[in-house]
Amino acid sequence: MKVISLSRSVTDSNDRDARDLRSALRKKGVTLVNIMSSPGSGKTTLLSRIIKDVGDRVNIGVMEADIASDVDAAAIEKLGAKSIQAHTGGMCHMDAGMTRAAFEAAGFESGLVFLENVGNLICPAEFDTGAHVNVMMLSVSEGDDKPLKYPLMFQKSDALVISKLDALEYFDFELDRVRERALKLNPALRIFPVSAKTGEGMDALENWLLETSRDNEETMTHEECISLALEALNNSYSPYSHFRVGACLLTPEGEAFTGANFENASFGATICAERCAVGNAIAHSRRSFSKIYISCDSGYAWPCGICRQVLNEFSSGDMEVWVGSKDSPWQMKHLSEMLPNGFGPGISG
Ligand SMILES: Nc1nc2c(ncn2[C@@H]2O[C@H](COP(=O)(O)OP(=O)(O)O)[C@@H](O)[C@H]2O)c(=O)[nH]1
Ligand SMILES: [Mg+2]
Ligand SMILES: [Zn+2]
Ligand SMILES: [Zn+2]
Repeated sequence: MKVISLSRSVTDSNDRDARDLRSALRKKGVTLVNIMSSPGSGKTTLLSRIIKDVGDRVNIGVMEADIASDVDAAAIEKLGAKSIQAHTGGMCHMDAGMTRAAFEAAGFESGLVFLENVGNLICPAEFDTGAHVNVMMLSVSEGDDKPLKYPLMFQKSDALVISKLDALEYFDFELDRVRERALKLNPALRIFPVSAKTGEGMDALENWLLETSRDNEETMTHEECISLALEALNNSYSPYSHFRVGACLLTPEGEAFTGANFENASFGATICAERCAVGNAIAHSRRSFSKIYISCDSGYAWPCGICRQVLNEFSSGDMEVWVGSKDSPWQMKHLSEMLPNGFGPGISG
């Protein structure tokens, strides 16, 4: 069994490391699922059940993070799944650098990779591990007041697995009360009541995981981004200049948001396609972008000064700015070349 000893990452930005890891894993076809809960909620048992149920339909890898012991990885290895035991040396959570180190040491290929985080409902919620999906578990024996005590964990999770459903009758645990409290904190939370022991509710959870993994693989290709930018030209409102511009803005996860220029009789009120795309993405609560594709009918429409400044505000690393049209081959410059010594939270220097 593989074992790796980890120590806290020496980095000034866990969020940036997490973003980089997330996009690197996505490119490899890996969907990373971070599982968080108190010790004993049933994480290892749940993962064992998932491997038995769907291990023949998808490649599954497991990273077991624990302060010291090897028992969890040993249990997973017995089932024939690839696993690694990561010793955190006393650290009570995993950060993105530690997750990357464990992932690289394990040698996982594509598929679903689970990270069994350190058992703790507090700081794992504060550190982005680079996972594509965050899942928290709460067993029926822990009490239905946990959303009140650990709100951040419920807010940061995409799904809540309520475990040990087979023991529900022995505990004073009201499913509906948890559901209501959890959804109040996070209306988008998916809730899966399950028993890993009897298998009840496992289908819904497993189907959701498989679906999430498939969706995650569908990264936008360069060609798809170009065609979206060209399509966006058709939405341009440019009755004064007749200069149509389209834009396709990408998040580091590969989601695309398009925009088109829209002019105004009072010329100064005109908005460029790039800022229209930024507005579209902002309205969907995205705040970080790694690439933009800018199209026009012929030649090149390099972004104006105002748009360079706006892109810099939300640039993830050094944004790639692609320009082109149907008759001009696409070219790329980094935002740092186009806005040297930029002012703001984006590129600098
Ligand atoms: N009754 C019942 N017990 C469970 C279930 N899942 C886990 N357990 C028990 O809960 C204890 C802790 O489980 P484990 O998977 O090691 O939890 P972890 O610390 O979160 O990884 C073990 O004794 C398991 O047998 C379940 O679905 N039903
Ligand atoms: Mg465990
Ligand atoms: Zn911690
Ligand atoms: Zn502009």
